[in-house]
Amino acid sequence: MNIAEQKKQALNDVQSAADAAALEAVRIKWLGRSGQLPAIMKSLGALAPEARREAGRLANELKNEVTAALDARKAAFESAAVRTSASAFDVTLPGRWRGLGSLHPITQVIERATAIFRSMGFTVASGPDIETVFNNFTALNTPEDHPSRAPTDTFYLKENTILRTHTSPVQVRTMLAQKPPIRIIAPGRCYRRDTTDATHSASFHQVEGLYVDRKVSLADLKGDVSYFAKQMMGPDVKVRFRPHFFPFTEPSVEYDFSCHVCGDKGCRVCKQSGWIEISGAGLVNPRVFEHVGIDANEWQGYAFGMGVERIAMILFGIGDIRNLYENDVRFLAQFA
Ligand code: 2U9
Repeated sequence: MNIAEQKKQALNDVQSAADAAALEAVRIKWLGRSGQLPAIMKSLGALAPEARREAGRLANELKNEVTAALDARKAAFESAAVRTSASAFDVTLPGRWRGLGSLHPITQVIERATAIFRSMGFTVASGPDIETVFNNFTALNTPEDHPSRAPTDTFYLKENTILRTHTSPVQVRTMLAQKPPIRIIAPGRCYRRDTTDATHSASFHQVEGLYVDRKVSLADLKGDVSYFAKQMMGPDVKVRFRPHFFPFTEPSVEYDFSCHVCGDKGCRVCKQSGWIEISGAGLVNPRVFEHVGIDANEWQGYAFGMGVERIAMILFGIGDIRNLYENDVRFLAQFA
């Protein structure tokens, strides 16, 4: 048999091998140390130079083509083995449903509140979590000796650098940067050195608002907060305002929404009172305007602040604030 015919035979053997073991036997038969190819090589020595060159070329061709055919067939056997073995991925099975993620309740409340205030003409402002003592306290008329400034209540990073304790510095920055009229809300994360319990977390969220114009009164504040309450809780909600004190507003109020669970009759959620304490507000203290260079004789404003976690807990019936921070998907999936 000449070399070309032997090559044909070898390639035929490769294609006929039924499995990996048979293929290995073909390799040994043709390329092994006592196989056909070494025998061909040995026989070349007996040939005349011209014939030897041609036979050498053919022998080389046999070696290369048979090696390539062996490799290809081996790879084919291996991938077939992966497809059929018991542990292998079965491409014919339907995919496994891993569930859709959902927005965190805190994000949902911020997004809803933001949409309502946008519809009322507010724009959204933001600022850094790391703030100056001036922006967080001094500009807001907080006395030098006020307990909220103490390192036991506020996280100090450096002497004049803190983690903001409310989002109010965003309003301060806005007023320093632009002239009234101003109508903004500032949603964001705040930090206080509170010990964690069912209603307190050292990191929490607020949505604060500020409206500054030539004629802004408590009536505007009451009307706007009441409109917000109806949009957020439903059309039947009532709002009541109680006198209060904040250094940054004068006069100041706290406000309550009628209980959305019992409709003000008294239940577990409102502790039998029919009212749920939401948050505070007031008319911007003229001293705050002074600190940011706005003429208090020309401009007036109202401001309000609310705790996002508190609203989320009320709206979704969540009893412990820590649930909002544990990121347990079994808990979070309930609010999808
Ligand atoms: C500027 C001037 C006034 C923001 C205000 C409140 C009332 C308030 C609390 C709500 C629950 C804080 O998260 S909470 O504990 N906030 O009651 N916040 S008025 O007043 C401002 C803000 C900025 C320049």
